[in-house]
Amino acid sequence: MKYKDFLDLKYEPKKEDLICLFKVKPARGFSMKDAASRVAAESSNGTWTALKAPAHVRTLSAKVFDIKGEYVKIAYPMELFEKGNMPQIMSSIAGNIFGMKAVNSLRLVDVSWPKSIVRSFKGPQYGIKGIRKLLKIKNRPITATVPKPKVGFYPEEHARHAYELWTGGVDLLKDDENLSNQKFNRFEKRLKLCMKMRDKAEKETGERKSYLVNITAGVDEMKKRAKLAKDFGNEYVMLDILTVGWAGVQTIRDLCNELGLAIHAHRAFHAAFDRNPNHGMSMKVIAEIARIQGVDQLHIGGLGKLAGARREVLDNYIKCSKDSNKKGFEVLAQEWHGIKPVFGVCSGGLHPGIIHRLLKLLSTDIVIQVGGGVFGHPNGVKSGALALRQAIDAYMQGVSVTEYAKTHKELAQALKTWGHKTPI
Ligand code: CAP
Ligand code: MG
Repeated sequence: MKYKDFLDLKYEPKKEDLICLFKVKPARGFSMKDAASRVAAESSNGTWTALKAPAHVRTLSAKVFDIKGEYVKIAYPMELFEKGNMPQIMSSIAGNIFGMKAVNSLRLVDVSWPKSIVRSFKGPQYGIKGIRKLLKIKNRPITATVPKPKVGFYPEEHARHAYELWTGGVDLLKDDENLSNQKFNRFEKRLKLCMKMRDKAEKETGERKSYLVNITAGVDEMKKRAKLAKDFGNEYVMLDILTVGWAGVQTIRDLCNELGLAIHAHRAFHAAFDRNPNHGMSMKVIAEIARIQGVDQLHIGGLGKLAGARREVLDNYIKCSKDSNKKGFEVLAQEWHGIKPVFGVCSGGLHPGIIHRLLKLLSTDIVIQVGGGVFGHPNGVKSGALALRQAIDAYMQGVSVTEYAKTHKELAQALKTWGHKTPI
């Protein structure tokens, strides 16, 4: 087996092949074919030197079958992978290859997942329809808020803020990505107090309220915290899926099936490898993995303070929320074979003056997460929550926020404070 055995531009991928679209910049002295063959070899069963191998081993070799400019398509035989094992799949198609000297840069731009792999995972337990049913919210966007400053409050303060934002109209209280069980805010105490406030707020508002409680920790500890969330009557857990890793996601997804808990997936750490347009792995692929493994809500970008262009946010939204997608620029076609759609979560520097842009670009089938845009309201948290709901009500009624603010003072105050500017 030599590198050239991993290149066959006449190869017609089988229906059950897994296809990767890579963006490849060969290192000096390497042609595109050299670099692409090495990527295919290293991500399947080749190596730097010629090897003797029986025929049955060769059947597992990946094949470069299409090269257009910087874009290379590689087909992987299904048998290379262990069904239901995302860590192994990613160690193959997104493992050693990023460090190969034969490439100056390499980006895994998209993946087309075959039915047998997609169906070997649970997929979302609730998905968009199930979450809407859970929260009794028919068609408007779901709202979430994180107490800000992001960490530091005591449990009592956290719960008081939770009550204010829930009674102001926000649907979901969300822990920040770096809040877990610190000394100043123990997990169990925070959960217990917030769930008490949740029941109180539900009674007063007549609306469903819930808590995206962050269970991110070691796997055994996450299991304990998920069970506590269930014991205290919560409907969700929140996971930082990239810092807990694919194995952690899979373990908690299995447990949440037993407990009937929805999973909110934060993507902190993603920009370490998805921001550079020439190297790493796109957020589309993270979104596909998260959907296949079975989160119910996933951060996809919000055109706010964090990097992520419109095209990228839209592609992430489509990969999460649609039953299939056609191929496009840096996008492979994908059928989801009944795997439920996932709620895209938009956040990052959002406030009532700019959320209509996201609703217009995507749809109302999103979760809008606003932290500073609620907690920074001049009139306090409850007014911040009211202003957020007023901005959404305006959009649902087809009225501009400027117009709506004439009869809604909290929104007027928010617009006076932040206007329609996107913070950076
Ligand atoms: C937003 C946020 C979110 C990031 C996540 C934060 O707070 O809570 O974690 O926006 O980004 O910690 O910054 P603000 P993304 O509303 O105060 O900006 O959703 O792009 O993964
Ligand atoms: Mg955050």
